[in-house]
Amino acid sequence: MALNVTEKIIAAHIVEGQMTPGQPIAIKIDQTLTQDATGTMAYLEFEAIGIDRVKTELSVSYVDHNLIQSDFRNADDHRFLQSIAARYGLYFSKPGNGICHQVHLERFAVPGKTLLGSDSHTPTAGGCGMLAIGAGGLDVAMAMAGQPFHLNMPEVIGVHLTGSLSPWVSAKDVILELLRQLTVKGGVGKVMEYFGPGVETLSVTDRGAIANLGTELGATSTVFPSDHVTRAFLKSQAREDQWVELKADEDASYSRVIEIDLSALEPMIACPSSPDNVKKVREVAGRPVSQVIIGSCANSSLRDITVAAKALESRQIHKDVSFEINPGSRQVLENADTQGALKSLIHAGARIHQCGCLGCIGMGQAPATDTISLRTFTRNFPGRSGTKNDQVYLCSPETAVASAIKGEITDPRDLGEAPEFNMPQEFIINDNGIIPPLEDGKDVEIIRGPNIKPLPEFDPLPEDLTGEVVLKVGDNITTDHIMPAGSKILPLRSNVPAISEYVFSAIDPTFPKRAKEAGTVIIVGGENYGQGSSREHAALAPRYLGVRAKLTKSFARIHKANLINFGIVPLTFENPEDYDKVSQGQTISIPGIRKAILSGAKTVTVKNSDGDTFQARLDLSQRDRFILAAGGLLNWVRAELSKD
Ligand code: MIC
Ligand code: SF4
Repeated sequence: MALNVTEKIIAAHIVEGQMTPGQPIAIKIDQTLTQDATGTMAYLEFEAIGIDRVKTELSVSYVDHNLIQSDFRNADDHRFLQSIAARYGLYFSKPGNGICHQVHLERFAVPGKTLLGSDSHTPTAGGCGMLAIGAGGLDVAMAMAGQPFHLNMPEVIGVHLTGSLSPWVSAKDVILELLRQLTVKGGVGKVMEYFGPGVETLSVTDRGAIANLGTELGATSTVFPSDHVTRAFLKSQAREDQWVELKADEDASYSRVIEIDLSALEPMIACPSSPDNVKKVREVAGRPVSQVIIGSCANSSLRDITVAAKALESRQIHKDVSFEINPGSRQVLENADTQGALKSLIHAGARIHQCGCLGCIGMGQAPATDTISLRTFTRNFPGRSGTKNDQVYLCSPETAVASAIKGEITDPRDLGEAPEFNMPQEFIINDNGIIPPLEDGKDVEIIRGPNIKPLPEFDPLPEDLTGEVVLKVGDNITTDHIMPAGSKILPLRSNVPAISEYVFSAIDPTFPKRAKEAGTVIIVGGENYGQGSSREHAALAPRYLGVRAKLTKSFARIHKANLINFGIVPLTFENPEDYDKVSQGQTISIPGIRKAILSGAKTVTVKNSDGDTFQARLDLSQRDRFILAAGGLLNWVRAELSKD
């Protein structure tokens, strides 16, 4: 049978199930990555599983999110993560060494392998021909313990690229165009696979930028073939021996094919406050900007920074603009320095920051009140920047630098001749920010600061569920709404009781108090509930506050998996119009929920305190059902292990 690249990688890793779209499968995971904001919890969970050493081919623990050390907490987490890596056989990428996805692409991505990461942008490594998937920390902990990863066999959408990008147009514009067409829920349950003659015109880091924002489509992953460009990239990273060719068979098929003529694209921009609110830059040009940042795991490669530097060689930053550079990795920074790019940036007035996520997750760089901030980042969800009522736009490095020069949103084509960038044949490689695993870490002491609290214990699912609808929300609720990040809340990621006080704080700060008073809590939501980040804290902290079920029109993939992992039942309205039958403050009951789940029922009857009844769907695999009944994945795994 003719296979596409995604199917080839899955076929080589499948350990359970059939490759029929929508059906549950399990795949072997070769590599894992974590970052510090999700990693502390993932390693507490890994410890709770009780394995002596990671069982993957390679696992890396990165520190890139919580870099502001305004007290002991983040610094303690960094030390904890370093000691865990030494103890359990992981690579450790130190604070300042770079953003996990950029560093992974440079130093560890291998075509044809699988990667599971506790960060939603893990698919960036798909730019190098991997099948890379974002997941909750507990799923990554299970993968480190040698367990396969469970998911539904995705549909594979083919994106057929022809032509080549025009001057001043770049990879970000390709994916912004797709976001315009498909929206933030267009990719749910799907892998986006790129093919066609346009692919070889894109470098591996350009492909990485496109794969990265596939996450904003809601896609499970994005996959590029591995070709001569991939080989040249691996060679430039002194890893040519890890290259394998990977391409779709001649008559491979896709569930749908989207045609993109790269030559026809023009600069695009996502307007506030959703990555799919995309327009042509021309349509919004002229709006004054006060902050412009090049960075994040989407656009912080050597190319992205050099293009900006070259555009600035004979120009200055506008006096009213703060122009900031967050390099993706120390490798990017060192190479940019050697090539003279850094000098041009500094001379033109750029603020150069350390390598990491920084303002992308609200770790500093919050914009001023009522001003426009233009960023090459991944997400512009409301308030994520740290400023209330923010106006964040997402764009390419070209649009960013042109706007920083003019002081207003500017189509970069107005700058005249475009800068050229050629990928270096050899990067300066310096891995001294990466500590390799020890042969034997058994004697390593794990260093825990006082902010690292043990994992809470959770009860099994009761026979009947009755709870209060403490919150009812609309469509496209993000995990940034459910469990906000930012410099104040992120240091609490290893302290569930403390972080739970901020659940839904951006929507309704009274939620935690009201939830605790209600005892058993049900949340009602609209379409694509839980889009965005992979943070399992958006399930774990609500569960800690008593949330036992969420009833929505539909769920985003990773959030749904996290809910199951922490014993929160994900229910969807059989008839979406029944959403109107539920209101905040009502009591809802689902008699016999446990039995229904364990017996494989596809629906349950829901009753509200006004006397209405309606049906809710249980779209769950058999394994999901056991996990929910046990009250969560850890409870279930412990029970399974004690049977042996
Ligand atoms: C994000 O971009 O929202 C994050 C911060 O990287 C998250 C992970 C987290 O919340 O720690 C993600 O994308 O998964
Ligand atoms: Fe970091 Fe932003 Fe990328 Fe998340 S999206 S990993 S916060 S750079």
